[in-house]
Amino acid sequence: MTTTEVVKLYGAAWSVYVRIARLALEEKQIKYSLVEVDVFAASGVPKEHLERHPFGRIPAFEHGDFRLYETGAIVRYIDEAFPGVKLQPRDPKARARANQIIAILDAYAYRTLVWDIYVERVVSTREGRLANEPKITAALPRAAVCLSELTRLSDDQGFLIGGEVTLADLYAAPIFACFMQAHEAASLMEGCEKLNRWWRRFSTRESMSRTQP
Ligand SMILES: N[C@@H](CCC(=O)N[C@@H](CS)C(=O)NCC(=O)O)C(=O)O
Repeated sequence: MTTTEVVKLYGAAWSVYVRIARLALEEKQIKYSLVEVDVFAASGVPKEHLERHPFGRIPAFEHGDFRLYETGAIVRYIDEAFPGVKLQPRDPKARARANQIIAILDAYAYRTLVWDIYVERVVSTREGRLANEPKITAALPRAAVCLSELTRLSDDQGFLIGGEVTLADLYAAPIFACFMQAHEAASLMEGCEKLNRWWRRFSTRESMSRTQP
């Protein structure tokens, strides 16, 4: 396999999932270009993007003539096809925990912490509309479960799992970068000491500043 082919990521810097893929590329120190795609354009998802990603989401990824979409597949390919630090623990139990955290973030935390809380509390103000308060209120119990489970599952050895960066950190960090801007985060994060420590450390990481939207 050649690793010298051009790497392209199609998407937008504001996107949580695009940032997850960019963090993987940054941590592996892979050169790539980010090709801007506006999936919320008034005219709809651009036709050429639907050829890359028939579900109209971002990111989409290219390595030479190899094309891929779905962030989970993209970041695991990046980790396995390129040299550099390994972003997936070798130990089966640590790897399973990292994958469990990723699945929780994907299935529950992304929608609750980003769309229901961050978009309604922070983005709504930026867009000059009123927050949907019932939506935020309804999301709080689910958010609390997400945070307490992430806290419980983290082994607190410097990263979410273990003493090296893993895909679990790369999935969590872009979600937290949004969620922590909502004032609800302060009370929800009370008692989540492991998670607070992790965020204080991880948010200052170089890959995080290099992918700042
Ligand atoms: N399952 C997809 C989710 C990607 C995703 O939802 N991306 C968002 C941006 S963060 C998106 O494309 N939203 C456009 C839409 O919902 O129409 C993945 O893992 O890549």
